[in-house]
Formats: sequence, structure tokens, C-alpha cells
Amino acid sequence: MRFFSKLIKPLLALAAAGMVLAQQGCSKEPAAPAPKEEPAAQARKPGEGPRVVTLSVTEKGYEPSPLTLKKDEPVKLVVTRKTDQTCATEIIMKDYGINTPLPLDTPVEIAFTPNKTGTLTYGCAMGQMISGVFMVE
Ligand SMILES: [Cu+2]
Repeated sequence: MRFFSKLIKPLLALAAAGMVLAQQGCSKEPAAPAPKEEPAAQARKPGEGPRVVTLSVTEKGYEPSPLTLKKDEPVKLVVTRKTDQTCATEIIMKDYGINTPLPLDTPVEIAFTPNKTGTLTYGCAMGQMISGVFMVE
């Protein structure tokens, strides 16, 4: 039944593509371009690791928020999504090209260095409807 299989295969491919689209849920925005490596961490003294910042995603959103960060101080975010009840299944930080999926109950490490002072907002893909804030000083 070669004819039959020729007909079915594209249909299966279409169905699979449809499922992938459906699973993306609120992340309708195109993915941010790949992050460019910033040389900001160069001035770091040897032996000094990044500041580790632990975030959770709960029913209330990203916690804790707001948090204060220092300009030019490398940060390692460790983000754990602890709920399936919201659409915040990833963390998006447009200014730094961050667009990282957050698997349930799995700590995800994200490194970045804030390079300007002020309010830095991050959030879910849907226009950051669910969001958190860093105050960079
Ligand atoms: Cu959303």
C-alpha cells in the first residue's frame, strides 16, 4: 500500500506540527534572537563567582519580586517553576535576549549581567502578563 502511506505520512506530519503549535500556548511571539555574549564579565576578579539569585514560579507569579541587583555584577538565576496553573512556563527577558523554558519542578540556571541601572522586567511570553522585576542599581 505505498500510495496509502504516501498519503498518510504528510497528514501525520501536519498533525504533529499542529500539536507542537498547540503546546506552545501563550508563547505566540517569535522567539527572541539568540543572545550575544557580552564581554561585561571580563572585569570580574578571578575566584569571584556570579551572584546566585533563586526565583520560583508559583500561582502568584515570579517570586520573590522585586529583587535588587547591581549593575555589572554577573548573576546566575536559578528558576524553578512550581505550578502548572499559570501560563508562566518560561522566562523572557527581552533586554538580554533571554527566552528560557521552565520545565515543572526543575531548577533552570540562567546567567546574565545587568548592564544598565533601572527597572528590569521579565515575565512570561504573553506580553509579560505575568511578570517580575529586578531593580538594578
Ligand atoms: Cu503568559
